[in-house]
Amino acid sequence: MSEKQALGLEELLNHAEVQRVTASVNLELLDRRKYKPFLAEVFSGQCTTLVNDDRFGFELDKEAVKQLPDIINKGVLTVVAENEPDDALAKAYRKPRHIGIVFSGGPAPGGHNVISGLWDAAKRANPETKIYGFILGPDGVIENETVELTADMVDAYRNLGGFTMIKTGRTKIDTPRKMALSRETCKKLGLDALVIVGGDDSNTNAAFLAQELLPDGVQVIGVPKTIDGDIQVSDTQGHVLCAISFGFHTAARAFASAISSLYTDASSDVKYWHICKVMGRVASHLALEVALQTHANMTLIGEDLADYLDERRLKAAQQHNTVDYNAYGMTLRHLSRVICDGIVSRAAVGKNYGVVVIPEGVLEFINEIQVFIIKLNTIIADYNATHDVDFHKAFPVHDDKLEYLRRLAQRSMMDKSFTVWNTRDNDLFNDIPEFFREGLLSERDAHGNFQFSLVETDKVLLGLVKNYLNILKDQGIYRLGISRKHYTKTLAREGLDPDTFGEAVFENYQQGDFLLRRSSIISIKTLENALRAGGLLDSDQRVPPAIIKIYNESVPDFKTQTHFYGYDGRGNDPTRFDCNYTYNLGWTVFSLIANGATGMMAAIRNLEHDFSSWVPIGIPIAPLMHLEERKGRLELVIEKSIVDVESNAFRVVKSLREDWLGARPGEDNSRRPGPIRFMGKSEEDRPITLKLNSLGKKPI
Ligand code: FBP
Repeated sequence: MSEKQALGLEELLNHAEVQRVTASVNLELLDRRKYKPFLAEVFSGQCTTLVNDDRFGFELDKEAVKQLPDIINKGVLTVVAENEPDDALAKAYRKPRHIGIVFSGGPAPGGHNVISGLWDAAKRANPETKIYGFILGPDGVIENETVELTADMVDAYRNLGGFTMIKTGRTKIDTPRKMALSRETCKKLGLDALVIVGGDDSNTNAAFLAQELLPDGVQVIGVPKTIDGDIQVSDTQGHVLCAISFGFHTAARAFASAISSLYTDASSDVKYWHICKVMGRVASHLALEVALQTHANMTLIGEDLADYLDERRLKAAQQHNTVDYNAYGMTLRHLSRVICDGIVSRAAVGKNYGVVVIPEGVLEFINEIQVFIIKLNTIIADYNATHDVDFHKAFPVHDDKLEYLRRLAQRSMMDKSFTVWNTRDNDLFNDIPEFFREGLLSERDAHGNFQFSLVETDKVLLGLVKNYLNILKDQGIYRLGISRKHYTKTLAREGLDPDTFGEAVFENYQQGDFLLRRSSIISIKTLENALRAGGLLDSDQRVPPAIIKIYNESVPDFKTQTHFYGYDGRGNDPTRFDCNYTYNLGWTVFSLIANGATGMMAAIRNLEHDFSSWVPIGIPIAPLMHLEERKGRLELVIEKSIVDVESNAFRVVKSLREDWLGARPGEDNSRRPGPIRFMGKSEEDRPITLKLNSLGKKPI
């Protein structure tokens, strides 16, 4: 019998060590809560004022001038310290206020620090100020669901990820009724200011609310949030005002850390290709940053594909004096071939493994899919505009939706003016896999955006890649390179002379460390034929087992694992960069409010430089608006920023692509970003894309 007695369950659960290791409050959490973010110098004074910075200017959209007349003619405001405020300023700055804050859209690491920064600034100015958190996003504003924040609540979430404290939601305040209800909420709470922490659509919403609530004296301030990194603001002369939204750095680092670990596994076990889809909606900013962080073997950048020109097709068309429209832009099939080329070239040097990064919005840049997305958006929007029941409620089952599309195609045959969905569209659409069709027909979000995260892009591409690789395998093009050393050893073990068989079996026997089986050898039978033709086998002789072994080893098996990186990185605790960034955004928000600003987005200039050069500013939102097609109508929105293929970051990735593909003997040039380190030294303290893109630009 064992000398140790088993502990009774109650005794076990009450054991001090059990209680310590299972407590939900651990040392990491306590360290995070204790961390004091860096605070920009301007906030160390008694109070702040705002200075109109006329070095920055915008071209105004006529429609924005019409719809947002009272907030359009504003410039960039820089927050400056005021150590000797006059009485009027001190009084206005320190008056007790009621401020409401709401999170809108997907979570992004750092949101809680916007709250803690706002809280610290507001309470320092006047401890009587009340801050209300709206519960579950904009619905909380519409329905007046709030919680008054307390010091304990704020302290519990300092430097922590998620939007857990007050939650979030995706409702848009876009109808006169929702606007009226929101206005009523502001009145009931006696709000002086409403802070909207959200993406491009939510900041657009903030501008409309600012205009609407102006007569009530309610100021509205936006905060640029989204892991997608697609809120980047420059003025007309290209001066960068907001280099990146908060949350981007953390999400990219979290994805990169996981993807780099996958590569470590793949390069150890050498049997899997990992296909990693990463979030980011339409823009490929996250994928680009992940590429820089990890040196993944292949990274697709949607914006790059849109610019693609098929030189071969172009030449052929020129020779025939015709135009081949398929030569412009990438097709799904062509893209799958580009991926296959990478796989085949790595296999040639014995590497039948690797990592591919695919941005979730890549399909937006593929010709034929983009056409479907636009057409279906229009059909759904038209349906909703003319029927009482929403399209998805009217056709809850996939087959019903297809039937509706079929009817539209029939209508196009009778009514030539109806061109949005013809029989060819219908046939092509029915040709694509069902899960993909379902994705394309899935519900749009409240802002009319196509929900890329619901489409299994990776699966679509992978299906095509697998099919094409099988063809290449049959053609003897997809084959594994055999190390010369291994070949020699294997044959010598059976007493065979490697040189006798080398020429007949391999196409590059005279050169290279990796031997490539002749493409005409695609089976034991064709191998046998080749040896006989070379006079290496008599009619009664069989292929030597050592050669068969080498043949079998040269036949690749394409094994894959698919991964989706999105929600995990979105929920990560923020990097030190995001902690500092958001805390300062919170203080900036308060400075804007305390100095009477409205219709502004809080931002920090010089984010790419050291913390000590950060400059808190307010960017007027209305001048950022332009007209865009949404839900089938032209609407005023803030333009999403996509990857600029002329940027430093993209050009660096493009020129290092070959190197990172690693289609050469020897180890790959992979990079280990490591896990997110909050404390201690870290070489990389802000997004690499940000650093690269700032090169050659003088800080202003
Ligand atoms: P926001 O634009 O609201 O910040 O959301 C970002 C995002 O994470 C996208 O990357 C992704 O496509 C989408 O949200 C997923 O939406 P949902 O949370 O509704 O699944």
